[in-house]
Amino acid sequence: MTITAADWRERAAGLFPGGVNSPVRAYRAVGGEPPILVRGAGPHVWDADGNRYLDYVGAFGPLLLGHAHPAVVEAIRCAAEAGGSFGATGPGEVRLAELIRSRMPSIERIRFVNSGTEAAMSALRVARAATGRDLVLKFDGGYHGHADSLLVEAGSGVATLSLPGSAGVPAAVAAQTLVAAYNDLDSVAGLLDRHPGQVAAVIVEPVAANMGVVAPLPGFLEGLRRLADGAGAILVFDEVITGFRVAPGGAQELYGVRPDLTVLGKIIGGGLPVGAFGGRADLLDLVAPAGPVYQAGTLSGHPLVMAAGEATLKELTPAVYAGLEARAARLAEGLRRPGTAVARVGSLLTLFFRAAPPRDFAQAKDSDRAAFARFFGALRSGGVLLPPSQFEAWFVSAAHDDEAIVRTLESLPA
Ligand code: KE4
Repeated sequence: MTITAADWRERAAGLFPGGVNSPVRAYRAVGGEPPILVRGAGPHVWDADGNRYLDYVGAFGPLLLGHAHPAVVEAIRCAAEAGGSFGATGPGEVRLAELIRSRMPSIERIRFVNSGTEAAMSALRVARAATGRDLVLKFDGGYHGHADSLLVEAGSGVATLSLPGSAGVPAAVAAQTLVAAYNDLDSVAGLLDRHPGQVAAVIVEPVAANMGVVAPLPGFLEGLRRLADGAGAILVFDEVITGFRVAPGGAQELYGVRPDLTVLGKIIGGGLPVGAFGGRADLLDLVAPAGPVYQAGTLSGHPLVMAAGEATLKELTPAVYAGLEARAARLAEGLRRPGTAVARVGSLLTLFFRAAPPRDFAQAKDSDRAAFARFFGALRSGGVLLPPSQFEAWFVSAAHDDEAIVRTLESLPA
């Protein structure tokens, strides 16, 4: 007897807060019943009722190769058959770390963890230890996971649900997070000037993707480098989404700005739970057991995750990047219509329901979210699944071939 999506949703509703294990999946911003997805292959996913969709969620970024890529599946299978977890260092984490460092030379040392949240919070702990300072500076609409100090004026699901931050974060903790406007160097300089010698780190998504996609204006990232240096603060690039997606070496390669620390996740785990923080050796050597900054994880460097990440990165050839660029550009071109604006960096894109691409979160928030929800529903009915929020990026994968792009454009409402 087939269990329908409705049956699964009913059982989930009695088990998980809001019926989900991550808020954005609840479809609160777009309405309708969230899908129960049971299978993925290439650019497609299937729900429990047997409906097939062209998928632009891609697990929110990890699946740059698409669903169930044979090389990734085979790597996971082999690692599982070898006995999947030991609580000891293994060859897989060494190989993946060497691959990452070969493409992101700013990462002289690295520590694997199990989520982007863990990676971001650990990077800030290192920065605070290195500088002896307490304050951190983030950007309005920037999302770096759900660690207390980073939920202040965050993007992604926090913005999707129109939450001011999060209940349960002590005011004293939130007070240690300064918030600047993305693409606004004056707002950064002003905060640094008002808190001389107090800011440990500036953390930024080098391409914002949690307010929808907002590209850095020319000079913005270079300006952050200069301002962080002038203030004695650590510059942290959160490349959980952009890492290995927007270029072989991530946004730091694309824009030619070298951070002190980089936060990674998603793609480096090939779809399995992963995060990493890395950067200057003098900073990473502060991390236990080499130094006094404690950070640990039972499943960090997990063999199956390392195998999936290595298999993924090895598939990312120049031809794959060229294909991603060409097909994402074609999709973006086909999306253009009056009253909307497409923002794109590589295979990351967002269709904003406003007349021009936003330069920051305040502008992104004045998009017509009701119009987005109607558009989302029309595409879903047409067999195309978008991330269920105006403030999320569309993730084009290497599996989205020309036919997938054509079918997507044909599904657009008039
Ligand atoms: P995780 O803890 O969810 O693995 O990573 C947190 C994170 C950190 N930094 C950036 C730039 C991120 O985008 C994320 C997580 N991304 C969201 C989607 N935009 C995850 C989706 C969800 O929360 O369900």
